[in-house]
Amino acid sequence: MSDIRTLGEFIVEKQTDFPHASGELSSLLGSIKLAAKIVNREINKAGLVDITGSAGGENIQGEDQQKLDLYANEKFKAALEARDQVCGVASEEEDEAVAFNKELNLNAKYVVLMDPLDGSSNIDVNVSVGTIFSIYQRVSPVGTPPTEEDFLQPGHRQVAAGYIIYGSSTMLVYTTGNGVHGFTYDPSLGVFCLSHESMRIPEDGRIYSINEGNYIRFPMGVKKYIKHCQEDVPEDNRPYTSRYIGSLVADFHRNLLKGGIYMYPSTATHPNGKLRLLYECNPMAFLIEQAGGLASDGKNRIMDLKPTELHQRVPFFVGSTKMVRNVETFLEEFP
Ligand code: AHM
Ligand code: MG
Repeated sequence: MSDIRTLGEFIVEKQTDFPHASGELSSLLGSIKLAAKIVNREINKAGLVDITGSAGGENIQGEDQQKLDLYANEKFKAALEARDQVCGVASEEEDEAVAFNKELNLNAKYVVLMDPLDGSSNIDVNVSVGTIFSIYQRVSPVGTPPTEEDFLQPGHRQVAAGYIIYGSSTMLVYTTGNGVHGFTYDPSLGVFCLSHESMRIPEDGRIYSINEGNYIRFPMGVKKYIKHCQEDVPEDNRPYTSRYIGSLVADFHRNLLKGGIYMYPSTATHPNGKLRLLYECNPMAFLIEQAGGLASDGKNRIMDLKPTELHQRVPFFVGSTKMVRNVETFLEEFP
């Protein structure tokens, strides 16, 4: 029992590692932790919806049942607003950034960008989904509503980022720029317990994750890289293993632990790929770099890209350093 370190304890312990330590970021991470528990509870009963009342109807408390991604959006927003450390959020579920107008929020120094429930199409089939978050200090003056500039900062300015994976167990993984730490939720205690301290991704791996159904539409460099992964070269550990869940958080989490690469390239029909720079790619890029890996758009470091729009998409290659460098080389040679 005495060996258990909870997320709450760990955050307080590590608070002094953080350059602008003041307790505010700890409190902010505390709100994320709370919303994660609430969302986790709902996701765990998702299969019961047809038994207890279908979406669109009313549940037992007489509340309207919402789609889980909207539910998660509301819960994370409410938790972030309640603790007064955040002046606004941007979310995959909101067209525009949302400003919190209470005086205490106006005086807050952080903005949060999030995908409250990524991969939500997987819920119906009981496959893992996730929440992704990214935290910045605002650049606009405190005491005023947040501006577009606060949300369109390059990824290298993130002060914290992380995800929650609602999987066979639920985990919260985060970084504040001092390594990546993972916590597994114990539902009987209602706490996240430190289970993976200072996570590192292997420098090289043998798992590649990509939606190969789009093969015909990929750039030539990606096609060639996929063929490279499939070649029979035992001395180089090839062929690699293909693993694709179609849930970014779950694919990323596996590759982080085992070594590998996740790719969502540009396609002939979607020249910027599918994933969103601000609340999907940047937070994952911060985490992977902190774990010793890389994140690239095929050419440039993800966290150096200058965002121009809230919901901007970008090709995404993330994972073990050697694998990301290798796909970049293929893309350079076969553009
Ligand atoms: P979403 O934000 O609409 O859920 O889309 C993001 C998801 C990622 O989790 C996943 O990696 C990707 O979309 C899968 O896309 P595809 O079905 O095109 O392979
Ligand atoms: Mg998403």
